[in-house]
Amino acid sequence: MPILDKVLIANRGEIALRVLRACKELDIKTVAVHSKADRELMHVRLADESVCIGPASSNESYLNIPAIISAAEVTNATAIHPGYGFLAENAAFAEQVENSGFTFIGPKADTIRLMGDKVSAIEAMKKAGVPTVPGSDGPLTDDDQRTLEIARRIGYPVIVKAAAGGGGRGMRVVHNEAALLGSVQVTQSEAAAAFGSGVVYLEKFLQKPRHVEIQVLADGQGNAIHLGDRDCSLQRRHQKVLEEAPAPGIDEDLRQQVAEACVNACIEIGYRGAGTFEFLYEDGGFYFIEMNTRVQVEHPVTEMVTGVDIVREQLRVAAGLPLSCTQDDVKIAGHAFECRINAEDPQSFIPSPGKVTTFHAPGGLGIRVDSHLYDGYTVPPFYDSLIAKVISFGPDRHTALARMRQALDELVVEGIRTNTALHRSLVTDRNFQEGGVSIHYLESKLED
Ligand code: MV4
Repeated sequence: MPILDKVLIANRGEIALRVLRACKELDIKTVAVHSKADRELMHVRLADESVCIGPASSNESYLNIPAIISAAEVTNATAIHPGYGFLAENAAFAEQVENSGFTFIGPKADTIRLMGDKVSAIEAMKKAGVPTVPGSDGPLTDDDQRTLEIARRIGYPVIVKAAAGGGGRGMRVVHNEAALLGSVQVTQSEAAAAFGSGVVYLEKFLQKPRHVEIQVLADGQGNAIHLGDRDCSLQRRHQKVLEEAPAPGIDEDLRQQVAEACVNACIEIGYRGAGTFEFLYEDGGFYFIEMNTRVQVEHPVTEMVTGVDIVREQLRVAAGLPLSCTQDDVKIAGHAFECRINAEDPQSFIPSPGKVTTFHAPGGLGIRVDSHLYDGYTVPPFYDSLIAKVISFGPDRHTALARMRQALDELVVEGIRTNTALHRSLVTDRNFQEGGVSIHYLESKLED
């Protein structure tokens, strides 16, 4: 008997295909839901059934909760996988899925809510022994004197963040006391308008950190493990571009200690499913900033260095089964990189949708390509511009990087513009080759 009967995949593109592959391997039936613009998606052809859930606009299709739940009802799906983006971290969606009698492949709605509020997420993690950024330890109040005192204690520069923000939305750096109260007010109003909550908090602003995150898996029954870390510092405007695992140049004892703290936190909060603890890493210290309660785009680099199929584990724990491995079974071996190939103009970064006349995926030892592309596929203009993830693995960082350089030379995408040239310049960049560049490196490299 398969562990789940029929999974509805509430997503599109490469991640929908990734989830479909995991289901097929486990003999789980699949339902693809797609917008009118997405009839030609690879996973729609491969799914056992497919349902058109609405027009091209995401709001009316991939974000349309009643349409997705209706599709699950008419196809007798038993579970729903949200992928990443869209409804993946929408607590109301998780709740409605469960209340309609389906299994939500992810954490409990209350956990999503807890982590969606960055103030409560930080509080929970701090309580569980996860290192956090020095900050206000709670929301700012309308007591301006108190706010000034908190910032003075933290020390400038500070950063004002919206509790309902995250991923780079709703934040503002403050360099001195004169600017504090004004910045708090502006951030509050912007947050109220954008997220429906004007709650903000303060943190010490770290000036040149790296973005290092820790992957966890938990069964919701008191067991949790970590799969090590990833470095996602190469980003532009909060969009990750190139990731690797493990994060280079970090003290092994510290790495271990922080990962264990994350595992303990998972147990403490009754976490279920795959999750990611996001940290800023600066001067040898880890500082928790947010937790993501979904499978992430960059999960393959972790899969390559651990051999653990993260989507399979998501399906297992959603089915009420234990994880397929213990912490002792997990050995981090080798090194992996992931280049996100986007359909975008290489100069302006403006999306470049259109018909892919030729797609040739690279190959060879240690190369993996997660992509829904095929010759003749038309990239629609309505969604994220990610069209392929080229992943390289090797016994060490140097070998994995050499394999990535060759893979990028082999990659052919014709008919649309892509950021492949940017990746080629990154994998030959001296500083990147050395390892450990900060979150500002890519944007400063693009300036000159
Ligand atoms: C910070 C920070 C510096 N200090 N918090 C941006 C995304 C969101 N997840 C948190 N972000 C940041 N929070 C403190 N206390 C700098 C950033 C930041 C950043 C973080 C990760 C990856 C890329 C980034 C780019 C700009 C700013």
